[in-house]
Amino acid sequence: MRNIRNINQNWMFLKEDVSYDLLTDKNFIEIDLPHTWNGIDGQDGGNDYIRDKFWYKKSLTRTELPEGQKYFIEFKGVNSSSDVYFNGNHLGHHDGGYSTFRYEVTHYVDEQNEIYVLADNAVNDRVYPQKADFTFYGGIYRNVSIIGVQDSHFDLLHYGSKGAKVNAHVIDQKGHLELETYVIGKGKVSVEVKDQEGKSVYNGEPTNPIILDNVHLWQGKEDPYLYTVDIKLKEGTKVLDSIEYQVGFRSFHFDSNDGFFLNGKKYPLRGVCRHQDRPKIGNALTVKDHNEDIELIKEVGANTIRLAHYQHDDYFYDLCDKEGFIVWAEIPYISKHMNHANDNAKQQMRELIIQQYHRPSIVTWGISNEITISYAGKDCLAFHKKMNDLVHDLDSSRKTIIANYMPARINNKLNRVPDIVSYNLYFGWYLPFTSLAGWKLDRYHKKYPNEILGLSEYGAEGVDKVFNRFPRRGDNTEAYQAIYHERMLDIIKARDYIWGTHVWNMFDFAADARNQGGEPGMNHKGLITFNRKRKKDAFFLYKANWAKEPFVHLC
Ligand code: GCB
Repeated sequence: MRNIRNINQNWMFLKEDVSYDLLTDKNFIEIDLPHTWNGIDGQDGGNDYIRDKFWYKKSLTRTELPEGQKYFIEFKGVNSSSDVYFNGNHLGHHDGGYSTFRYEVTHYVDEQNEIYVLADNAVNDRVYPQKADFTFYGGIYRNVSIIGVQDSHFDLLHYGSKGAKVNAHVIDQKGHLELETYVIGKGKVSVEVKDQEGKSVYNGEPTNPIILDNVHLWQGKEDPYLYTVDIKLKEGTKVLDSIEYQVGFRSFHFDSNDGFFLNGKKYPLRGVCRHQDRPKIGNALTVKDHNEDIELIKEVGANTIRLAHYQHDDYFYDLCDKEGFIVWAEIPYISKHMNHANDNAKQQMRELIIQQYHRPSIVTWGISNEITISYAGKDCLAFHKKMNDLVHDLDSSRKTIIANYMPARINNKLNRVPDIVSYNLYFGWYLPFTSLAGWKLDRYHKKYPNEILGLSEYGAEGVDKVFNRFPRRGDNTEAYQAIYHERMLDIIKARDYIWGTHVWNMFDFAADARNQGGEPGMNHKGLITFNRKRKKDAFFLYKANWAKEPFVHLC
């Protein structure tokens, strides 16, 4: 069987950039994971937060390892790059701060073991992101575990997947469970599919696809019904390895005039973007933090989330599946095109898709954000085409998408590459006249009536310490923020063809380069403050428009 032991406790941290050979025990301080070195001073403005390489260290005795014949060490996220050493052996280098990666350590395990990790968020031109409006917190900020398996097991090294490729669809009114397993060693694979009540609806061979009659549909927020797929590797009756996925059977499609359809029914998507950070802890959110975030997003009445601008914690995608949100997932290929980082962008995309492939919530894979030919050069066009093909090769069931930015021309060649285009539209904030947002969308729709068009971002700053008796664009008041959103709501309501809209942003987030509104280092376009303590007026505006339950807001 597969045994997973979390090893987050009792690490040491050294805030020095020294080479591995020169490391001594000196100056390390005790910490527990998850950890970032940018939490406290990462949002003071001026873009001077620490971007460097620092060391983590952990001792582990053999008795602390889980049971197993083979061992793997798993990192759920180290920002942005890492080098891992196990008992003096360099296990590997990983570029990209937001996805899961693993190394096999079986042959290096001893009675007493030393793990060293060099985490690196320093500036370079080979890893995304390098330039963007958010803080790239450095450190081991997600869980680390040791996984013990038998000699024969599902392949854990396949881009950080659990060892299988699973996805559920509805085709011609039947449930199709797509299933591929990657086995190392010998053994026979068997599959059991159980409904939400625990009743077995399939038990047998891993045929691909497994076809099921009368499946209960996954129907977004209204009924996010999930099935459990239990995949076992066996030798006779002995279970060698076992993995589990939660899937939801659904179909969806996009229409250039009528927007999004879930299970054949029109399902207008209205929601928010989410960044994943909090004061002091940066990206190292706890389960409680994630739960609180999803409850707030439920409360505002959204039915879609753009998980910007990177791969979020697995746990949050779990919540989206369970709560029935429609998700746009993406990698941090953002703002700047770097030819040296082409391989990294592709690798991050592979990791995202392979790790999150089974999720009913995800309908689009975001290739890029605000990368335009005029700004990033011609190379980005050829690269977008490659990325688009890569995504289609990895997943033919979902759509590719880009978030283009507002001044970009609608006949921009980049817009012709992905299946869907959405705009980051800031008329009424960075540019005058909110109403131009509607005008721009209509012009696009008229010129390209067959293209599927959406709003990937729109928003305005609302800083709680700033007041103005006569709210106006650019004043950073929550009052103007609410007026802006009221206008945008009217624009959106009048346009059925918009497949999805995403407010920028659900929560204020750290963007150390910023220095505005009396609270430096922050982007205040959230509907809720960074510490989640205060809902702004715009939050209540959306709640009044989106949420089903009536409510009273006492000021
Ligand atoms: C954008 C970017 C986002 C920024 C936002 C803003 O278009 O995609 O990363 O935070 O604008 O607030 O300026």
